Formats: sequence, C-alpha cells, structure tokens
Amino acid sequence: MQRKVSLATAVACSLWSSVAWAGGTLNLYTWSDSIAPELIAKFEAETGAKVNVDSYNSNEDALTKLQAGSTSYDVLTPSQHFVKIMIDSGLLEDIQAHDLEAYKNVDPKWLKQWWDPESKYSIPEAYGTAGFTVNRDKYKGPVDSWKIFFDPPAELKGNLASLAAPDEVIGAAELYLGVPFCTEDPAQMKKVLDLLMAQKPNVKVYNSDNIGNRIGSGEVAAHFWWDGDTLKARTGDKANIEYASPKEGLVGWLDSYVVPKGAPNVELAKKFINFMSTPENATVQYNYYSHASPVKLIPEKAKYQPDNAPEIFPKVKVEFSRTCSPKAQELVTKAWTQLLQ
Ligand code: N2P
Repeated sequence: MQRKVSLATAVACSLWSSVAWAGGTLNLYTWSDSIAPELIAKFEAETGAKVNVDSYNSNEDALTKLQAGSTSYDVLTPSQHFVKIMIDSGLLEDIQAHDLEAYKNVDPKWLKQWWDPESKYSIPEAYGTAGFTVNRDKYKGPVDSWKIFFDPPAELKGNLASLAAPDEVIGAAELYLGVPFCTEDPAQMKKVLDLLMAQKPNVKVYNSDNIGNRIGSGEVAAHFWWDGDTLKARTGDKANIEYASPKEGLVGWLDSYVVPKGAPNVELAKKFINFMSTPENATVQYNYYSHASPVKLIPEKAKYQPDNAPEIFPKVKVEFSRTCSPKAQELVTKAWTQLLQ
C-alpha cells in the first residue's frame, strides 16, 4: 500500500514538473548576485520556464568558459571590451538585437557602439565604474587618489585586497601612472608591473569572490571593487564603507546581455532580455542590482539618486576599458602572471 501511494505521488510529481516547466529552461551565466530574484520568479511565472542561474566574478572567467566550448548557457552579461572579443571570436549568436523590443528602451548613447557597431549581438544591461572601497572603521583617511590603494599609507599597509584577474586592475594602475590603456610599449607596462609588485606585500589576497564580506567585515581595510556593489553593501547590508573618488579617474564598464553561439534556447533568451528591459522590470532590477541602468526607468520608482547614491554618480572622470590589440593584451597577461607568481 505504502508503495502504491509513493508510486502515485511520483507520477503526479513528474506530471507536475513537466507541466510546471512547460516553458522550457533558461540558463543564465551572469555576474554574481546580479539579477533581482523577484524578476526571476516573475519571469518563471509569466513564461512557465525554469530559470537556472550560474555566476562569475570576472570577465576573464566568462570568456574562458565560452572559449572552452559547448556550454549550456543561454544568456551572459559581459562588459563591453569582452563583448567585442566574443563577437570577434565567433562566440556569440547574432540575435538581431536592434529588432528586439528591448532595444527601444535603451538610451541610444549606449547603442551601436564600437564593441557591437550594428547592435546585432548585445543589449545593454548595467554600467558603472571599477575603483576601490575602504572600510571606514579601519581607515579614516582620504580616498581621493589611487595612490591610497597602490602605494598605501601606514593604516592600510598589509590590509588591502585586489581582484584575482587583471581586467580593470591594470586599467586603474594605468590611470594612476598616466599610462594609456592598451599600451603596446613594454617600458610602459613595466611601470605598471613595478607599481603592482611594490603594492603586493600590502595585498592580503587577490580574490574576486565574496568581496562584500571581506570589506564589510573589515577583514581587509580597502578592496578593489565596483560602484554599485559598494552602494548595495553600504545601504542594504549597512556596511561602514566608502567608494573612493580618485582624481586620476575610475575605470568604466557597461555590461550587456548576449547569447552564446549555439545556446540551447535562443528564443527564450530573447524573451528574457525583452522582459528585463521593460521600464517596470528594469526599475526593479536597478533597485536591486544598484548599478546605473542604460534602460529607461520609471523615475518615481527608482530608489537611487545622486544624493543617496554618490557611488553611481561619479564626479571624477571615467575612462572605459577598451579591447586591446593582441600585442597589448599579451603585455597585460604577462605582467599579471609575473605579479601572481
Ligand atoms: C559586478 C559589476 C561588474 C563589473 N557587479 C564589470 N566589470
């Protein structure tokens, strides 16, 4: 009898699950904790699809996964310079982004840009800066220069953390030194490496995971980080932290939705991109993710303004990362490898 009941339950369950996910499966591979959970639930309810979320903490990791081939991902959200690498390497699906509903909701200044000149492959999702964040219980001094991070004062010595990958860290060092992004000059890259080598004894860890815990708890006093993540931790988790405004400038990024070549569910991926880009949903996403949005929002529902979110309204210059030539990229990769060995 017992047995019969469980068999019946099993049949009912399997029927239920095929009904529940009749809309198919959507596999997202995005920046950690970047998509508002309530939007995932809403998308599942509206489409009957099951959404799986896998995450990364560096553009390098996202690219490496795609290059390794045959992922089951349907949507990624890499930054502009990596979107270009992915397009040029044939890793992305031409989704005719300019024909999607989502396209009409994006601020035109982010469309048909150098990384996707005909807007075929990508729809902008969020933008912001890479900089550094200090824990105000641990460090009371100024945060107006990259010098504080790269050549730290006594209070910060041995108490820094940086990212595990070179993207944006090298750019920040270049801004500080006045070296142009994507330099092909080995002597210029040597200056960058010398700076990072001199900083290294002060770096407790090179780790892009769990940054919020590390800096929020004061395990380190300063951390290379992003604007909106700092804002979210400061306001949501009440962390006593501050995002720096280095006079030398911040490193800019814009992440976009893209669909990998051969994705299992291209149509559902497009549906998701359209869904995320309605003003209503983009506003929910903005309030959750806490990075600036390139999509039209509903102003009265958007919770961040310059007065309560200085992190995402920078007052210093912002220089966007570029896609380096192979020669320049090799210098970056070599310098980073030397640094971490
Ligand atoms: C992560 C922000 C992504 C930074 N939340 C893009 N490099």
